[in-house]
Amino acid sequence: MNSEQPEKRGTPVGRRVFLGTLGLGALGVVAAPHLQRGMESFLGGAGELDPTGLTDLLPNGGGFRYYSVTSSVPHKDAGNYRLAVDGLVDRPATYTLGDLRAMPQTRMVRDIQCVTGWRVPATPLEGVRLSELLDAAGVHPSARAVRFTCFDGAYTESLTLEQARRDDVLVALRMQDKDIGHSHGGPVRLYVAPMYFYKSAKWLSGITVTDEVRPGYWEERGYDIDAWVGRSNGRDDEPTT
Ligand SMILES: Nc1nc2c(c(=O)[nH]1)N[C@H]1C(S)=C(S)[C@@H](COP(=O)(O)O)O[C@H]1N2
Ligand SMILES: [Mo]
Repeated sequence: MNSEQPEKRGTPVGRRVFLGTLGLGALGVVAAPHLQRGMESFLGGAGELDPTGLTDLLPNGGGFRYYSVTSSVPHKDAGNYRLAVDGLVDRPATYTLGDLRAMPQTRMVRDIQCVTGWRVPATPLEGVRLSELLDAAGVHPSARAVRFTCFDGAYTESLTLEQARRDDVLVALRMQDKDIGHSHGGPVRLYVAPMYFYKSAKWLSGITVTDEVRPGYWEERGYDIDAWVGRSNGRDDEPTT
C-alpha cells in the first residue's frame, strides 16, 4: 500500500547520518567525500559560483559525487546496450538505446538531492517516462511493484507500481542536456525526481514487474524504501509533533 505521506519511522537521525557517512562514503566513492563536503560548505554550496576557483581542483563533477557500489562497471553504448522489461507483464520486451531514443522524450529540471546532504540545483534530466514502458508491456492486474537491476551486477532499486507510474519518473537518457556519460550511469539510468538520488539507479538494465516491493541495495542497508525528499530518512522538512 503506497502513500505519498510515508509513515514516520522511529529511527533516530543520528543513526541515519552515521549510516549515510559510513555506507555511502566507504564504498567506491571516486574522490574524497569529506574534503569535498568541507570545501562546499565553505564555498556555500555546490551550485553557487565559486569565486576562488578552488572547486575546479576537486574531482566532483560540478557538485556531483560519482557513486558506484562496485569497483568497476562495464561500458555500454548504442551497440551493446539492452534494457529488458519483464515479470508480471503480457508483452516482455527488450529495448536498444535506439529504441528508447525513438520514443517520446520528457525533459524535467529539478534539484538533485543525495541523502548524505549534497545537492545539485536545477539539473535537467530527459528520457522516456517509465509509465510509457509499463503501458507498452501490459502490466498484470496482480502486479504491485517494479524492481530495477543494473549492469554493474550489484545495485538494485524498487518502486511501488503507483510510484513507478508517476509523471516525474523517467528512464533517463540525458542529464545536463548531454547524453548520460558512463560515470553518471549511462547510457541509461533511472530518474525518480521526487526521491533521494539513491532511487535513481545508474546503468539500468532491467525493469521487472513484481507482486511486491523488494528492498533495493541501500534499503537493505538501512535507508528508507519510500525515499521522498524531505520526508524520509529522518530528514523531515516539517517539524513533527
Ligand atoms: N548502479 C548504481 N546506481 C546508483 C548508485 C550506485 O552506487 N550504483 N548510487 C546511488 C546514489 S546513493 C546516488 S547519490 C546517485 C549518484 O549519482 P551520480 O554518480 O550520477 O552522481 O546514484 C545512485 N544510483
Ligand atoms: Mo546518494
